[in-house]
Amino acid sequence: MLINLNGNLVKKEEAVVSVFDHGLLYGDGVFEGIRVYGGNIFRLNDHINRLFNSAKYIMLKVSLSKKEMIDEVVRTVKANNLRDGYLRLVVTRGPGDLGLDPAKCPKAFYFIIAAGITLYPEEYYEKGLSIITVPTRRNTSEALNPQVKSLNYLNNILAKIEAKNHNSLEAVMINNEGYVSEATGDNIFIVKDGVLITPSLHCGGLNGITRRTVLEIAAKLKIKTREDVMTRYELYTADECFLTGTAAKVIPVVNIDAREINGGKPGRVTGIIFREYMKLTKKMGVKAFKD
Ligand code: PXG
Repeated sequence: MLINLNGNLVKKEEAVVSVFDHGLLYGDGVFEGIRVYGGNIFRLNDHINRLFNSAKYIMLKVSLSKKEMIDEVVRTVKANNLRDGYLRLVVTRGPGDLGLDPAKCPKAFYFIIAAGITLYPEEYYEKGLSIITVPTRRNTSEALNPQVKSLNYLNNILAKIEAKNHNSLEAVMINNEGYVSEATGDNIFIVKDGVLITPSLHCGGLNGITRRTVLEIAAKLKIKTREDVMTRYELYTADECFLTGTAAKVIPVVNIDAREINGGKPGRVTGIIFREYMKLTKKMGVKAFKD
C-alpha cells in the first residue's frame, strides 16, 4: 500500500505525521471519505469542492489547487491499482509550535490513504439495522457548523459510543431544537405515504454526496421528495427508513428506539434506491484507469 504524503508516494510504514501537526493536536484540519467503484472515483469533483469549502470555512489554505488535488487523488489510486476501495483525503493545518493559533503553522499538510472500508457487516444490507436516538446533541451551526467535515469528530464519536453502549450499531443525532439531524457518519431518509423525506440541511446534517445522489435518483424515478424538519415522531411512524453515506452506501433501517419499521423488514423503495445508486457508482465520477 502506498500513501500519498504531501505529494510523495511512500510505504505505509513510512507514512507518519509530526506530533506537532495541529491536525493531531487540535483536530485542526478537514477531510473527505471517497469511494472507488470499478476504477471510477465516485463524484470526485463533488468531494473536492466540499473539501475546499470546509477548508475555506476554517481559513485553511490548501497547498494545491482543486485540479492539482484531483490529479493527486487519481495518481494515488493508480499507484495502488485500487479498482474498488476507499480513499481518505486529509488536509491538516500542518506542523507548528504549541498553541491554538493557526498562524503558528506555516504550511498546510495533506495525505491520501487508499484502502478498504466496511462500515456495517454485510448481513445488515439484507436484514436492516436497528438504531437508536442518543442523548448527545448534534453540534449547532453557530458552534461548529456540521457542514464542515473537520478533523474534530468527537461530537459524532460520542453519539457512536452511546449507541454501542446500548448494543446498537448506529445512532440518530437530534439537534438542540429536538429535530432529527443525521446519523453519526450517514444521512437519514424516511419514506412516508410514498414521499421520500430527509432532514433539511439547517437541521445539522452534512450535505452528503450520497444524500444528494439519492435525491437525484428519486427525481429521475418520479418519486416525490421533501427536505423538512423531522422529529422522532416522524421516524417512529415512518413506512421505511434508510441511511446514506459514502462508506455505508444505502442501508435499510428496520427498528428505531424499539419501534419496528415496515414490520422489521427493509422497504421496497429503499431497495429500488439502493439498486439505482449502485448502478450510478460506476458511472458518475472520474475514471482512474483507461480500460
Ligand atoms: N454525515 C456525516 C457526519 C458524515 O461524516 C455523511 C453524513 C455522509 O456523507 P457522504 O458525502 O459520504 O454521503 C458523512 C460522511 C468513516 C466515513 O470513515 C464517514 C463518512 C464517509 C466515509 C467514511 O466512518 N461520512
